[in-house]
Amino acid sequence: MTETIEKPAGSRVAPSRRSFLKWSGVATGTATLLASSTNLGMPGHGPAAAADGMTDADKTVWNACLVNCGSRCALRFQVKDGQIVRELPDNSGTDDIVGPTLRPCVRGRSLRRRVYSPDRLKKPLRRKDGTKRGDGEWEEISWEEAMDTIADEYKRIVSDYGQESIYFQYASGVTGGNITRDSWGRLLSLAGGYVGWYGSYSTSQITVSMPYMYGARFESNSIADSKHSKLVIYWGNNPIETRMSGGNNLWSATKTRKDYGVRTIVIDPRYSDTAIDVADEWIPIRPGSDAALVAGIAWVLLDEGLYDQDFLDKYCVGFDEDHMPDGAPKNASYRSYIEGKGEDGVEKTPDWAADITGIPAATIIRLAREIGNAKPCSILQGWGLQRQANGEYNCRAIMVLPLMTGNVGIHGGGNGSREGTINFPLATFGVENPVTTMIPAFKWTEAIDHGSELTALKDGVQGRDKLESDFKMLINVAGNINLNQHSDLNATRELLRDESKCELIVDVDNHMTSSARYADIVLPGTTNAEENDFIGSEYAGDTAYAIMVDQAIDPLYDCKSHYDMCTMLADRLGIKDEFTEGRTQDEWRSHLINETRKELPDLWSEDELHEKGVFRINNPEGTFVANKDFRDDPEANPLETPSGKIEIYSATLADMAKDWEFPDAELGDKLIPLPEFVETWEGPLAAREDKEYPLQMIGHHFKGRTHSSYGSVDWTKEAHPQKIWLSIPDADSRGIDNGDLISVKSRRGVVQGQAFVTPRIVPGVVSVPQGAWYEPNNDGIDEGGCVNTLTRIHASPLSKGNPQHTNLVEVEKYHA
Ligand SMILES: Nc1nc2c(c(=O)[nH]1)N[C@H]1C(S)=C(S)[C@@H](COP(=O)(O)OP(=O)(O)OC[C@H]3O[C@@H](n4cnc5c(=O)[nH]c(N)nc54)[C@H](O)[C@@H]3O)O[C@H]1N2
Ligand SMILES: Nc1nc2c(c(=O)[nH]1)N[C@H]1C(S)=C(S)[C@@H](COP(=O)(O)OP(=O)(O)OC[C@H]3O[C@@H](n4cnc5c(=O)[nH]c(N)nc54)[C@H](O)[C@@H]3O)O[C@H]1N2
Ligand SMILES: [Mo]
Repeated sequence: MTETIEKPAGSRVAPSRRSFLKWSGVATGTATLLASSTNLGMPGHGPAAAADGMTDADKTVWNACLVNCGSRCALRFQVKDGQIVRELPDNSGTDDIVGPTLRPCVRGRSLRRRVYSPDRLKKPLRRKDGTKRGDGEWEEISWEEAMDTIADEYKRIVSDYGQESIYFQYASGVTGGNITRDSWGRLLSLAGGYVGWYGSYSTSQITVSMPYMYGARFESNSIADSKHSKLVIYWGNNPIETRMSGGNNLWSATKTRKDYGVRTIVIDPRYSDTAIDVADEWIPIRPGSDAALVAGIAWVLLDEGLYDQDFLDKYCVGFDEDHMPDGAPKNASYRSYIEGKGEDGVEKTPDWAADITGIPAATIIRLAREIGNAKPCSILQGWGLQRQANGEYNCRAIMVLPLMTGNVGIHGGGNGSREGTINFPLATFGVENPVTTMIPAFKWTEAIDHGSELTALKDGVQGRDKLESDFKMLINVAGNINLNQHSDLNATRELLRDESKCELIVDVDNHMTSSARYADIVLPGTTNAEENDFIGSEYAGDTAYAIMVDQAIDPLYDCKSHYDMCTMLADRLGIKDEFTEGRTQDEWRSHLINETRKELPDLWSEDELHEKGVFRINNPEGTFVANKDFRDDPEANPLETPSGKIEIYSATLADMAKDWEFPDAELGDKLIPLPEFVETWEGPLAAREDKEYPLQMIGHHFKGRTHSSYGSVDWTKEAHPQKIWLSIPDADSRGIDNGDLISVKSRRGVVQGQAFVTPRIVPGVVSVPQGAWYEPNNDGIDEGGCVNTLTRIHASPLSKGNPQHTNLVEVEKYHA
């Protein structure tokens, strides 16, 4: 069981940073899991066409929702006269914690509104001659013309600027797909390669920093394993809203709480849906201050003797002065930091932590006693708190508490990172990218603007000391990063408008998104309702599964599948045979099913898959315990860290700090070996000083959309309108009532939207749910309310990741 982390689409090879920092392979360990065939073929599998739904449909086929919420729900489309007339949920699986039914949420259930949305792209489009990007003037062209243009321009750009001027953008719109996800990556790799990315928009800070603590292979207990706990803490973790499938973490979290009655605490600036559904207590916290809370808790654990010295001595380095790596300076241990013997000379008392976090000292003391006394205790951290300018420290700090309390490697415990999952051993058709140069995913705008100045030590370039070229061609497939999900959209828009910088932008989508509006060529893709695929689960807890994706309707308009458009392009680049290997998309699906069966002999036949849709594998061990081997025998099973132990103090980071360059060190950009609280630009302390922008702003992931996907669907908009969360005191002092039209302003821009005035958010903090569609008006005010109009392009220090929850803003009643 691995902690599942996004890997680049179309690439089989996981990126690595230093040799010891390789990601854990996505499917490690599954082979042994699969040896247990007794778990296969769950009871309750129903055919697609069951008694529910319309009785006079022409056919009912299995399909799925493929967008990037991490859940992966099965759908059944009912088709009549060539149209999807009804969507039904999964009707297989159980109501147990094991093998659950993959019930889709409000988004999946409205997928057909997205398929038939009026803003569907219908024909290939080319930006009209003489207009600028973003002017919105298009001419419809044939697929032949579109592909000729792309092929010619691709060849010209490679010849003028080299292979490393091609960038294949981070994109997650079909992350749940297989053939549909990997087609473009396969094509571009076979054509000569592209600069890739590491450290996704989702998990950059934790993915890059965890190996310094746990080594290259890291894993974590499954969520359902917390049924063995005495206390569960969802720390900045909101599975009820971010893993909404009935088959995923929402289900495990709810079942664990309701069937086993485990006491549950949520630590979040917002009283989230998870707090509503499963928590006994909500502890509101200021964004970006989690490492300070941890330090305050650690102080109490030390003061009251509530820590496990034996565990720390046996399994960890860096906790106290007696267990430091060779060459570490004096008083550099975590204990010294807590006791005020470190460089800052400040004791991290509950009062100190209260001042930074906004949590009363008495609550911190009580929380520490609860954590120290609950045996075992499970801390499950989300990713919102690492999407911060000091995110690397916050996420690592939280993982110190399970070490101090000896909770690693046991049932009901865990290492304090995000919950783990088992993976389905799905065969894929990606190939290795021959170009090994990579940038941190968040750095692409800088790479367009001044790529050849980006270096390894300053910008996190991997595979080279510096980039060879500025990015001149940007390929964006099923993603809206270009101009919605990246930061500082007003600045990004200006960069994209400048055709002398990036010379060709190709965008493939279903909708005319703001990213598509700023492209040169827009290609209309089919949705998964219009093509065949065979896909696997992602964050599935202790039940992994595959879903048969069966084409329900013919491609709408002049849309094509990614596979078919790539085949056309491959032909023009002289690599058609390599790309297709002589197979159509449907033949590839059969091939991939057969390949998967080699690993998993019990996998159903294609006929059975068509009929029964969802194939499940249950964890034969029940629930998963991470780091168990290491706990049982740390000498025989050392971690892949330099010491073989869990490194609270990282000597590697201390060394890197000597070489890495931080032009903006005064903003809090630095590398330090301990997970300390680090104040940064626009952090919780800066908010107090800032007269102009005194409120901290985050942008939580929200029910109505998956990022920007489903953002134009009428049903989801009606059920979950975009609203800006604002506390009652902050609203009162500004004369704002619930429902008022307000504007939110940062140093980067202004958005407008409707106020949700609520006790559910900590005073001093605003949340603009991320993913709304960017719609700047003529005055530059974003009427769509996209949070990234407000966010800043300034990467976090270690992973060079997106600090999109670190922002200072001011709010006022909107005046037109
Ligand atoms: N401020 C802020 N910004 C954030 C975040 C945040 O927390 N705060 N979160 C970040 C995170 S975690 C992520 S993962 C990124 C996500 O950013 P993106 O990966 O850009 O995700 P989406 O916005 O969902 O864009 C997916 C696109 O795929 C398209 N699409 C969907 N299905 C299909 C299909 O079948 N075929 C084709 N061709 N296209 C399809 C959709 O129309 C949509 O335009 O955003 C990041 N941005
Ligand atoms: N419905 C829905 N589900 C989704 C997505 C979606 O867009 N919509 N996106 C999917 C994707 S790609 C990803 S990566 C995941 C994202 O999953 P996460 O990154 O975990 O989601 P967020 O909403 O950014 O943050 C989780 C919680 O952390 C809180 N938070 C923010 N900053 C801080 C902080 O500094 N400290 C603490 N303690 N808490 C903080 C937020 O209020 C929120 O409730 O969700 C996935 N699921
Ligand atoms: Mo994400």
